[in-house]
Amino acid sequence: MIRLRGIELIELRLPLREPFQISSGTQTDRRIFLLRLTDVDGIRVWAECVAPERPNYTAEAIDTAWLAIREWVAPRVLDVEFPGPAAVHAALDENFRGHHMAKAAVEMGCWGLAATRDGRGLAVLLGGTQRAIPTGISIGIQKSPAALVEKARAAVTAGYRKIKLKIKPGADVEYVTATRRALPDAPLMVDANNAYTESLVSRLMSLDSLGLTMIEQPLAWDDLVRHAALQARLATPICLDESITGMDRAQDMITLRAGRIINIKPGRVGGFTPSKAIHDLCRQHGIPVWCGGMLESGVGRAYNVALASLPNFTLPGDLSPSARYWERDIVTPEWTMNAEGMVTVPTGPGIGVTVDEDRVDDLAVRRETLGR
Ligand code: OSB
Ligand code: MG
Repeated sequence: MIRLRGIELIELRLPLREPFQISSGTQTDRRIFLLRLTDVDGIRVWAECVAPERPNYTAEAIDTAWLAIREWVAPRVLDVEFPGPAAVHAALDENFRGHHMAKAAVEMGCWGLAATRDGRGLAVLLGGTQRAIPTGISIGIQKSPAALVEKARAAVTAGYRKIKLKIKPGADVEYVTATRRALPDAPLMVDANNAYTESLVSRLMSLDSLGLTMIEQPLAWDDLVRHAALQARLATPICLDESITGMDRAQDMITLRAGRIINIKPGRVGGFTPSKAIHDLCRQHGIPVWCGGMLESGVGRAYNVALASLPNFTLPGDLSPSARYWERDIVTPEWTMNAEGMVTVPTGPGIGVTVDEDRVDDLAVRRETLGR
């Protein structure tokens, strides 16, 4: 049984250790959006809304998510009794379009709350089977091919099992070719975040012989048809990220052969229930999945690691250690990775990390309490 009494919204700013550039923009400070859910028995859990500052990934942004949670998400859950966390998604989905990251923050928080209350690990509650997850790094667009090679080399040395290079037209063929030459055996992939169109497809074709494990989201975020045409020409698997907004789009990808791998981000699809459904569908169809990242704090990371413990998360997730992003995370223990590039799935009750609440209070720039 889940019944929320209050939801506290808190925004804080954490400076990234280094700017993170993708094809659609650069981030230097991460505005972190935390939620603290309290149930009718006073049990509390932290959750995170992963919406970015600007709507350059999907249509959502931190300020739209804040508004959506206050105006439309919270009224559908506060003081409403649900048989369990699996029932929350349907209540947020009915006649309520979009705003997936806003919905996911609360929906996932309900799973976290159930785990906390029952004294179970979140991964176990979700049906996770893996005790440790191979970790990938996502390397932002660099100033030069040489700079990228240096970053990628350091990532290999650190033990990362998947090395994702962000690309855009002009920072692609030369950059990725140089990296492949320097690191002939490294598990390299690229992520374009929608930067390519028909007229630029020849640049993607030039990447096809570089032994990449996948090319992530080369074309528009809402376009499956053109991805299908491109996949028919590429030997390298296409992995879809932005395009997979829910179960139907995952089904469409499979039907159209628009991609062969899915990056599941629970925020993007509206929470854990749709994430599990997509995971199960992909498993039935032999489509591997992996867990993407949104430059989360250690709170969001806890939810992602738990999800990635499900059995069809067979490829390394973008689950880098806290120290890759932040001087200091807001959770203890901080997230780490061993020399083999594995992150351990916590086994303790709840989400598996403790939030440094004094630090959150110090860093908070905006707060609002919904409910009691
Ligand atoms: O496309 O996966 C993406 C970060 C912000 C927006 C989109 C993406 C990303 C990343 C970061 O690649 C992955 C991470 O959190 O380490
Ligand atoms: Mg991506």
